[in-house]
Order: sequence, then structure tokens, then C-alpha cells
Amino acid sequence: MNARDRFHIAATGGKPDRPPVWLMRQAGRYLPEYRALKEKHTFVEMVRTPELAAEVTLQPMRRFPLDAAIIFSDILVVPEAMGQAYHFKDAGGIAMDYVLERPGQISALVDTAAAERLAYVPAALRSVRKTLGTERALLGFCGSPWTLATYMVEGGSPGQGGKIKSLYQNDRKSFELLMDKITRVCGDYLLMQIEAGVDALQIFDSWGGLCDEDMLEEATLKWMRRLVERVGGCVPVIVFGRGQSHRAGEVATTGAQVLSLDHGVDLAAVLASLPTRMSVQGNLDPVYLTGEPGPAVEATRALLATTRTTGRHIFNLGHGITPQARVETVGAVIEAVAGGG
Ligand code: 1CP
Repeated sequence: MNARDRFHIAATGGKPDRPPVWLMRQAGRYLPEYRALKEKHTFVEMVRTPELAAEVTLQPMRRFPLDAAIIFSDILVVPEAMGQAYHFKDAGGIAMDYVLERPGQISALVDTAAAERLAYVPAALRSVRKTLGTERALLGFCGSPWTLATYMVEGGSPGQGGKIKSLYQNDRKSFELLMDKITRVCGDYLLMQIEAGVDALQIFDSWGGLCDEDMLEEATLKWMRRLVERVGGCVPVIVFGRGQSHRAGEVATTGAQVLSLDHGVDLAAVLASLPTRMSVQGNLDPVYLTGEPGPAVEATRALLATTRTTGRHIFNLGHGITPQARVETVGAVIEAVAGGG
């Protein structure tokens, strides 16, 4: 069975020969070859240049027997295409160039034709597909409308999300206008990625956990559902609902085929609670990757054992790889999955 078939079967509720494996932020600072490239180019430059984005995407694919590549890009390319750019802070981390504070700034955001400004992403996808061939799967992605709105209104990492929640609660009209614009651009963008040949799409709802129960549907779920409907079953959609595993059933109403779970959650128990059309993805604690291979491999095997009889599992981390991850430990974990546990 080739890796692409293995991935497709697992992502559509089936049981392949073993769980496929890919890792969130499989590109990044833990890899010396990535750091070398970043000495010469800025992050934004690498994201915007198809040859460089393709090269960064392929770096971990050369090193490890991963079943799927995720395109090197960032969720913040969408706000940038709409007119709100982002940059790396000297102190580390990412910040938006300005903050959305007034309704007039929301009205001024570009929506029609914004996706066309992202043509460098399908260009990178096509280049990766050419080099990668058809044996291994290729994933595209975008941020959830709620998560993107959070960065746009908060200006960076949101803390408690006071500003975005205030917009939702106190100026629903502006909130809806912003969400409607983002959702339309993301929809166009996802369709562009499908056309460029992705095997699946992941929607990162990284800040959906900020939503209280009574706002979940109106603030994030309904907009993701719109995106899933727009994709129209062309490829499987994975939703990463960080901090939302306790309400997996509600996230499942978006129509996604796969739920990506964060660490610390009983993956098999969540799987058992979901409709059988669905699969789960996850959820090794990325902290294991900062230590010796031994404990990481042991935890990987324990996790694999919980879904051995059911299948419907794509192996991944509970969140992105950190710069402190050790390359040999990352390799040992991937080998443990690829070797059948
Ligand atoms: O996995 C991959 O390598 C694919 C490419 C990818 C993806 C899917 C990157 C490259 N970023 C993302 C998604 C992304 N970007 C998310 C959703 C996932 C998550 O919850 O982490 C978010 C929130 C961002 C925004 C972002 N980009 C942050 C967080 C900012 C904050 O303070 O909240 C950061 C640090 C980045 C930088 C970034 N993006 C990607 C990489 C490899 C890096 C690190 C770059 C570096 O330090 O060199």
C-alpha cells in the first residue's frame, strides 16, 4: 500500500495497513537545514517564494518516511491578502502590522480577488507535487475564520481573547461582516489548493477554545461548516480544534471527516464517541520530542495500541513541533509508526 492510499483510507473512515503519519510543523526550527535557509531568507520571503516554500516542505520528506507533506506556509497569509500584513517580532513570535479596531477598517478589507494574491501557494503546491510524485499525500490548509479574526482583532497571540470576544458580544454586525469576508476568501483559497492537487485540507481552529459554550456555534462552528460545504466533498477536511476535544461532537457538526485532537485527551475514547464516518488525528505530546527517543517511542506505541483494532487514526502530534525538538527523537517516533508500531 502506498502512503497516499494509506492516508486517504484513514482520512475517510477506513482502516489501512497501519496509521499514516505526518507531524504538525514538520518544517521548522528543529531542522538544521531549515535554520540554514532562514539565515539567508526571512520567514515571509520563504512563504511567498514558491521555490523556497517547496524546498522547506520537502526537507522533512527527505529525512523521514512521512506519509504526507503539509505545504510550508502560514495561516496569516489570508489576512495579508486581505490587506492586513504580519511580521516576525524581534523578540520572537508573530504580530500583525496593525490591529483591526474600527468598523471602517473591517469594511476596507479586500475580499473579492484576495485569493488571487495567494497564487504563490498553489504554485508551491504544484512544485512539491512534481518532486514528491504521487506516492505520498500532500496537504493544504487554512486558519479557521474565528482563529484568523482573532489574530486580526487582537494583533497577535490573543491571551484571553478580550478584544475578539468584545467584538462578538458588543458589535455583532461588524463581527459578522468580518467573518463573512474571511470565510469567502478562505473558501476561494481552499478551492485553489484543491485545484493544485492537495489530497486533504486542514482547518486550524487554534483559538476556538476561547469560545464559551454559548457562543461556539455562532462564533466558529458555523463558519467552518460553510468552508467544509464549499469544499463540497472534493477532498477530506481535517479540523484541528485546539482545546476543544471535550466538545468533539459539536466540532463534528462542521461536517469534517477528521478531528485533530490535542495531547492529554483520550484519543480512542473521543473516536468511539464520533460517527463511524469520522477519524481522529493526533495526539502525541510534542514535549516528548525534546527528550531521548526511548520515552517518546514508548508513548507512541502506547498511543497506537489504543486504535489498533478500529483504525480511523492518523498519527500526529497534539500541537506543532517546538524548536527544542531533537531530530533523532522525531525520527524515532516516525520510524515507530512507519514500522507498524
Ligand atoms: O506544519 C508545517 O510546517 C506547515 C506549515 C505551517 C502551518 C500549518 C506553519 C509554518 N504554520 C502553520 C499554521 C499556523 N500558523 C497556526 C495554526 C497551528 C497552531 O496552532 O500552531 C498558527 C496559530 C500560526 C501562526 C504562527 N506562525 C505562529 C503562532 C503565533 C502566536 O504567537 O500565536 C508562529 C510562531 C508562526 C511561525 C511559523 N509558521 C510556520 C513555521 C514553521 C513557523 C516557525 C517559523 C520559525 O520560527 O522559523
